[in-house]
Amino acid sequence: MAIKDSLKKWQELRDLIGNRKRVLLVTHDNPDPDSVASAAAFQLLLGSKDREVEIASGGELGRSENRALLASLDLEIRSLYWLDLKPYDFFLFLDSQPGSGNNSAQLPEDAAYGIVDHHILGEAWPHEPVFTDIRESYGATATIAWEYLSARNIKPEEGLATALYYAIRTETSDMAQGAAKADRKAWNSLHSKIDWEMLHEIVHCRVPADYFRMMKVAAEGASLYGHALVVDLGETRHSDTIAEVADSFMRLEQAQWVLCWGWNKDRLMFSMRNSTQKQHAGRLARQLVGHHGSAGGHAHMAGGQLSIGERGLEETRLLFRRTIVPGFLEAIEVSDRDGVPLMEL
Ligand SMILES: [Mn+2]
Repeated sequence: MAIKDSLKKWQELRDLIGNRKRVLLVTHDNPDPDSVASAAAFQLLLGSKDREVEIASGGELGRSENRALLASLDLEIRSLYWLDLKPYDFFLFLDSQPGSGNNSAQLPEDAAYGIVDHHILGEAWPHEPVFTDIRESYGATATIAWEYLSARNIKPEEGLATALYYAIRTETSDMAQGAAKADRKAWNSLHSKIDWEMLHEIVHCRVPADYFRMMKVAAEGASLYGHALVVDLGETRHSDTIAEVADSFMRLEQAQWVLCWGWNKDRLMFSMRNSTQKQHAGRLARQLVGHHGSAGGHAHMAGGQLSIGERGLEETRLLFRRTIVPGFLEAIEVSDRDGVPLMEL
């Protein structure tokens, strides 16, 4: 798609929202840089003196980089846990879709909503959206947001430019994985407009002591099966810890795949990373989880979850350990390999 297509989509969205006064932008639970930066951009795009545009998400931000990003943007994200959704007259889901497992928004009946995302469009829930702009080939939702800004000739200030840049950077592993031409175009344009100090503060952010405790638990819970590292984190304090560990453990020389799993509150969650071209992580994650829960993602990054609910914690952990982990090892053809604890490699 080109900028002129984004202009058309923008006009369609603008006309649909019309003179609605309260818009809620909803990111996925435990928002990552892509959803945070996209939300910041759409707040700018849709906000006016007659319209209040707020941002909400479920879960929390545990990852220090994401907290640093939020702090430097001075952005307020409301918790879906507390928020009454009835007063809003339009909802826009960013980098996410309602009912997709990683989104705990319970839309009011007849709520008008739209979706801007780069994940495969799932089943309409609880009813059809009135607006969709889904671009599966794009590396980041932030790129779509940038195109909307460009189409309207809005030049993002340094903070927002940095956030969008950082989002594209994390979603595409510095343009190396899953980046489309459009992502490159956005990246190149943003490059000259960012606040390098702010970027440095995010990328090299300080971490609490808890981070090192978590890394210790992760290292002790990791085993290598051929070229796949499986990390059992157990209970995690923050749900985004699972993705954080998966990202950092992909640095292991032998690892072409990482499957990191753990549980937090009522959910068992996992993150999958893949450095090969052979298989699509998102599709594999969906296939492994099947009817047990929900999963999705892209070629190199995926995630999913199983609700613990009535199944109970022990049953859910057993299900993961005895069905999903072996299924994963088989799918990537290392099921004949014995697991070697990372600490004994
Ligand atoms: Mn994304």
